[in-house]
Amino acid sequence: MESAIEPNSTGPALTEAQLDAFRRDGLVVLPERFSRAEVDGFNAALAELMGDDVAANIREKSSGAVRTAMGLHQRHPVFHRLVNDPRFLEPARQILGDVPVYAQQVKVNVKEAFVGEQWQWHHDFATHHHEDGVPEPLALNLHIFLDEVTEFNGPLMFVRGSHLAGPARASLDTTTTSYDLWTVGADVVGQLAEQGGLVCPKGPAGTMLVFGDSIVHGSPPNMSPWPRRIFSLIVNPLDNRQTTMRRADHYHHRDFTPLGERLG
Ligand SMILES: O=C(O)CCC(=O)C(=O)O
Repeated sequence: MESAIEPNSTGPALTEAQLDAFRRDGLVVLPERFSRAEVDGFNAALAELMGDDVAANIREKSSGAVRTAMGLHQRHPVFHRLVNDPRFLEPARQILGDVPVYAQQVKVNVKEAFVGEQWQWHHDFATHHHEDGVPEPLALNLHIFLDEVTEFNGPLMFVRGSHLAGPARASLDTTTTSYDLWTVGADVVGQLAEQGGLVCPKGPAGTMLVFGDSIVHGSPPNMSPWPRRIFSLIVNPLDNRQTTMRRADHYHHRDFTPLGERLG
C-alpha cells in the first residue's frame, strides 16, 4: 500500500520507520498485529453484546442495525483485557512519551453488509474539543480490523498529512447519519487532499492501525455483501483529559485510571 504501511516489527514497539510514518502521514498501518484466533475471540465477545438494548449500542438511522457498540471494556472481560494490551500501550508510550493515558472511548464500529452507513469527513479532535473540552489534539485512535477490510466494505480513507497544519475547521453535522459528528467541509478536504492525497488502509483481520486526533478521515457506506467490523480504542493523556462532562460516559469515559494499571 501507500507509504503509511510500514514493515511490521516483531514486538509491540514501533520501529523508527513506523514512527516516522506516523509523524509524517498522521497514521501508520501495522499488519498481522493480532492473530486469527484472537480476532475470533473479539468477534465472539462482540456477538454477545450486539443484542443488548442499551444506549451504548448506537443504531443506524434507516436499518436499525448497530453502527457502533461502545463502552466495551466495561461490558466484557475480553475487551477489558484488550485495552491494557502492550500492543496498544507501547506504541502510545512511544508517540506520547512516558505519560499515563486513560481509555477515552472503547468501541467497535460495525458496518453491516449492505446497510452500514458512511462516516462523514472529520477529525476526532473537533468532537473531543467542542463536546468534551479536551484541550489539545493528543489522543490516539488505535484500531484492529475484525474483518478483512477491502475497497468494497466501507474502508476508512485518510487525507495524508492533514494533521500537519493543525486541526482543520469543523462544524457540527446532526443530520447526515445516525451519529452526530463535527465534520470538515468539502472545500477544506479538497484543499488538504490536493496536498497530501488520500490513503485507504486495507488488510486482513488482525491488522492494526494507529492515527492521531487531528488527521482528517471518513468512510463510505458498505454496499457490499460483507460486514466490516473495526475495534477502536482512543487513549488520551491524563493531563489532557476532558473538562466538560456533558456527554454520556460511553462517548468519553470518566474513569481516569491509567491503562496498564488495571489488569487483574
Ligand atoms: O469506522 C469508520 O468507518 C469510521 C470511524 C471513525 O471515523 C473514527 O473512529 O473516528
